[in-house]
Amino acid sequence: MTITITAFERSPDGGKGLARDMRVRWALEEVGQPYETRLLSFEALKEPAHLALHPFGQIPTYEDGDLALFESGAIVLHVAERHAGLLPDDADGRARAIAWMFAALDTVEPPIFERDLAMILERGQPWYEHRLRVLEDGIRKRLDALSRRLGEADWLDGAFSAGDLLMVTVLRRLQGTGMLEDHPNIAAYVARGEARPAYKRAFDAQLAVFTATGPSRRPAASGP
Ligand code: GTB
Repeated sequence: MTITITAFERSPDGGKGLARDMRVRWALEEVGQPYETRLLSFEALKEPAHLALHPFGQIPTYEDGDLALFESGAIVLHVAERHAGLLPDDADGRARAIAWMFAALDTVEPPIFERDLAMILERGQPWYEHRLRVLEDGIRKRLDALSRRLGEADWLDGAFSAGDLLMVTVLRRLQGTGMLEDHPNIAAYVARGEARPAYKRAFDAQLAVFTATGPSRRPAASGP
């Protein structure tokens, strides 16, 4: 059975691999599972056929035979549990890697996502500068802690895991802001993730879609 995922037909990220299909592509590449991609317009996301797969009408989704999943974290966890290469064999190591997956999505990503959203939706409002400062302080707090924990290690807890995969995809959203560069060990950690052959294959696959279809004509009010 061929795995099928969904992705934007025209990603608003300009081919930077910032949409959440990137983490699913990367996970599938890490474990050597071939997949097909169904590309969707913003309109198609909200049509009944896609809403049957994804209650919130978003990408990515994952289909494998009778199994249909949504939520990038759940999909990456499923891929990591079904195939070797993204979770340690020992139970305690697996539990810790899964904790890092949650940390990426539940503790590190929210302030980064909120900042991106504020930059789209609140720019020009009287409170904008203050709100941006508050959100960036929150992000810096997370990066300080992450940097201390990572230290000089290559990965967050032993060998590369699904926890690192999600963390790197989350941190990439900060490239170009200067915040990553304040922590050379985190910048190097992200670069290490991006240097993995599986990452490069995933990145090239999403870039090929962008190159073929061009930029989004997404309505201005859509989230990041
Ligand atoms: N929690 C869900 C998950 O992790 O799977 C969130 C999924 C999600 O936010 N999907 C977005 C989506 O489908 C695309 S990835 N949005 C359309 C909609 O809600 O109608 C978020 C995203 C979009 C664009 C950029 N960008 O341009 O840089 C980055 C990230």
